[in-house]
Order: sequence, then C-alpha cells, then structure tokens
Amino acid sequence: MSDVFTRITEELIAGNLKEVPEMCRRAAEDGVPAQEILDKSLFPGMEVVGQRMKTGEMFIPEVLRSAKAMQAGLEVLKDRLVDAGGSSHLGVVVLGTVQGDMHDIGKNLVGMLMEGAGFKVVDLGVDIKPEQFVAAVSEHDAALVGMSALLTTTMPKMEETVKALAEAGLRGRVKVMAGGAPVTPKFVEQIGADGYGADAGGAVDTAKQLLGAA
Ligand code: B1M
Repeated sequence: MSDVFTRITEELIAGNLKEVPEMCRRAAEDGVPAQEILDKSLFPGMEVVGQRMKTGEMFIPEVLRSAKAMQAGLEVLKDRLVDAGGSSHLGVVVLGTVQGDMHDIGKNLVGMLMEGAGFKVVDLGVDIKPEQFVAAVSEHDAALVGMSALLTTTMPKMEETVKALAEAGLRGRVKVMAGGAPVTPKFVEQIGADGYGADAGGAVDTAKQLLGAA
C-alpha cells in the first residue's frame, strides 16, 4: 500500500491534475480510508512542494499546479472525509483566508469537514478584509468566524479582524477561531480570539467546543 501513497505523492509534486484525483479515487475504492490517503500522500507531497518552493527548486506556476492537483484530490475524497453523522445544524460559520493571503487549500479542507460535522459554512474565499468578515457575520447571523492565514505577513490581519468585530459590537455574540501553518495557540490568545485549530479535524473540535456542541 505504501507504494500507492508514494505514487500519489510523486504525481502531486509533479502537478499531475489527471492522475492525482484518479489515483485517490482508486485507492478510496480499494478501501483505503480517505484520511489515510491525505495523511500519507497528499500532505507529505505538499510538504515537499513547500520545501522546494523555499529553496527555489520549484517556481510559483509549478507550485500552483501541485496545489490544483491537491484540490482535485480533495474533491474526490470530500464525501468520504466528512463525518457522515453530522446532519444536525450546529450554527453558521463564516470562513475565510485573511486579507493579503491567497492560500485556500487548508481553509477549504476545514470548510468541508465543518460542513460534514453539521455546521452551515459561508465560505468568503481568500483575501478577506476585516470589514468583509464583519459584514458577513451580520448578514448571515453567524455564531462563529473562522480565519485562515498561511503567511506570517498576513497574521496581523487576524488581530485587525478581531478588533473590527469588537468595534462593530459583534464580539458578544460571535466566537472567533483561527488556524493555518504559522498560527499558534499563543498567537490566538494574544489577538483576543477564542480558539485555535491545528488541522481540519482540530478545527471542527474547537468549533464544536466554542458553540457548546461538543
Ligand atoms: Co505559498 N507559501 N506563497 N503558495 N505555499 C507557503 C505558505 C510557504 C510556507 C512556502 C515556503 O516558503 N516554504 C511560504 C510562507 C512563508 C511564511 O510566511 N512564513 C509561502 C510563500 C512565501 C508564498 C508567496 C509569498 C510566494 C511568492 O509569491 N514569492 C505567495 C503569496 C501569495 C499570497 O497569498 N499573497 C505564495 C503563493 C502560493 C501559491 C498561490 C502558488 C500556492 C497557493 C495555492 C492555493 O492555496 N490555492 C502556494 C502553496 C500551495 C504553498 C504551500 C506549498 C502549500 C500550502 C498548502 O496548501 N498546504 C506552502 C508550504 C507549506 O505549507 N508546506 C506555502 C496544504 C494544506 C492542507 O495545509 O494550508 O497548512 P495548510 O492547512 C492546514 C492547517 O494549517 C490547518 O488545517 C489545514 C489542514 O490540516 N488550517 C486551519 C488552515 N487554515 C485553518 C483555519 C482554521 C483551523 C485550521 O480555523 C479557521
């Protein structure tokens, strides 16, 4: 089985948009749990891509292709990844990647699992300004804001968003959580947010705890 994982990882690094979803589908149909495919092939592949990006061995267009291949793999695994028991309505979550940041794969995964767990997810997308989060909370009567950031340079936008929600008088009725590779529990505490998610599964657990649904 490790052979299959290695091959998916290699195709992801190569940015093969056809092979990655196809191989994920076949592995899942052969009974490999979707989470295992993620953990043992897609995540490690993205790690390698990140390393090669850092050292200049891979350039943005190539990284983007790998990102698209990962997204295609996630789409195939989506139904198998989500918690089938999550049919109840646990509350509205406004989700987005903060201003200046275009990374959305992790945020999309968080959204998928939250939906599967029973939250209604309003995904605002990427590059979301504090005022857009504020407007969406009012518009959708959200109980929770979920912010994602992958760049150290965009992390301050998380604090600005928490402040903007407070200035709009919404902080009493909406919980705020944050996650993304550079985000830490300490940072979350410092900016006055309520919760942290290390990964997509952890994000769902935190969301449930914050909304008293755990
Ligand atoms: Co970018 N990039 N990137 N990139 N990119 C990183 C983040 C980087 C670490 C690469 C590196 O140098 N090693 C680096 C950041 C360095 C830093 O700030 N410390 C970096 C950089 C520098 C850049 C650019 C500045 C490069 C440039 O232009 N010179 C540029 C910035 C663009 C912008 O945003 N303004 C850029 C661009 C891009 C692409 C567009 C090419 C592409 C993004 C495509 C897309 O997302 N649609 C891209 C990619 C793919 C990456 C890496 C390789 C992979 C990110 C990813 O998708 N990981 C990344 C290196 C890496 O992470 N190893 C890198 C897989 C994903 C499932 O994990 O997003 O961490 P992740 O999500 C996890 C958790 O973090 C968590 O759960 C998820 C599932 O486990 N999580 C949450 C995420 N959000 C959460 C929210 C929660 C809770 C948990 O609650 C709400």
